[in-house]
Amino acid sequence: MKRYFEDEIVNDILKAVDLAKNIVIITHSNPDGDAIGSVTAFEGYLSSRGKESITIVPNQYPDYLSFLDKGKKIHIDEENPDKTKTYMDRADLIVALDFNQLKRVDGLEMHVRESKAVKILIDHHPGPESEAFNFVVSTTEVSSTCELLYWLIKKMDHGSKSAMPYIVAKSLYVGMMTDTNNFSNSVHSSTFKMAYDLLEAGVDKETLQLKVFGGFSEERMRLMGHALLNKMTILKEYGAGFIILTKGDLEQFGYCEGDTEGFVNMPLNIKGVTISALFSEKEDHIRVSLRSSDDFSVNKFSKKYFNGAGHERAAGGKLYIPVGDVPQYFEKSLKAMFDKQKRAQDL
Ligand SMILES: [Mn+2]
Repeated sequence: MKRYFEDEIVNDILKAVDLAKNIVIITHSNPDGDAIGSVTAFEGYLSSRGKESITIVPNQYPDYLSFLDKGKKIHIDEENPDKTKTYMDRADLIVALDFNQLKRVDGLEMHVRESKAVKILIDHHPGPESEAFNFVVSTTEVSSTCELLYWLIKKMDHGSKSAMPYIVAKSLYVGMMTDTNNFSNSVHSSTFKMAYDLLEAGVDKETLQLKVFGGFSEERMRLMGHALLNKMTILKEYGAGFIILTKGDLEQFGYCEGDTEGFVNMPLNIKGVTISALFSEKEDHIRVSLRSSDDFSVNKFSKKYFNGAGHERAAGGKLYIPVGDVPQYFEKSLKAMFDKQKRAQDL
């Protein structure tokens, strides 16, 4: 087994948890399965240690993840920022999960920056903003934050005979399953080991799979059809495909947060397409999702042209241009990227 962290940091985190009286757990905006899985897992883990905590997310999570938040305990910052302030002012320990940069938590950012609490980051994205935290557990060599958290919790409970609480195991499994797109990307041998352990611990994978991948609305399925049939463009010369969904498209299919989850992967199923993008028009910007299935770095691509970042093969970003200009902009950016790569090769 690879080691993702030192024993010392595990002890530091345990000490911080044991000393804390008001623990707040946070994750990134537009929370996905790994985000919600990791916060609910950590909350469940803390509660098994007799520690109460409060989870705050910047905005609403998709409905298909609501089964992980039984009792609707997660506080949505956007819906009640005053309450957020009360929680954050009181916090003496903040645990940040599944994001690398504080700008990813929107309105929570300033609270975290101003807070005197001990701050812990546990994440799997490259380039963590380490200086903003007291303790950082970060590696890109795992499938998901949930996987990293799994190894960490195992280590923290070293020697204890008690089994991992079911809610913790279930949440961790969901986060890993969604971040790997059901075991199709970023899967390492350690990921299978984790999955093996969790199944042995009683996780019901069929039910979870059905809840997550079989829990979409009819509108979402029809939006997917529309996206593939009418909104996808393939640029053969770059091995790239992209989908643009305007506000009108989203409205037409009764868009709810999370409905376009996974759409960005679809062009990659086409032979010869190894770069893929999804553009969805929001109120004041265009949300960009990027994927690659070879060594084309969408992390660099996003940093350079899409005001974002992420992993080498999965990244996000934002654009502030009219939606009608997106096709041209995307093609121009690809061309520039390829020209640069070519220049580097020629040198
Ligand atoms: Mn993740």
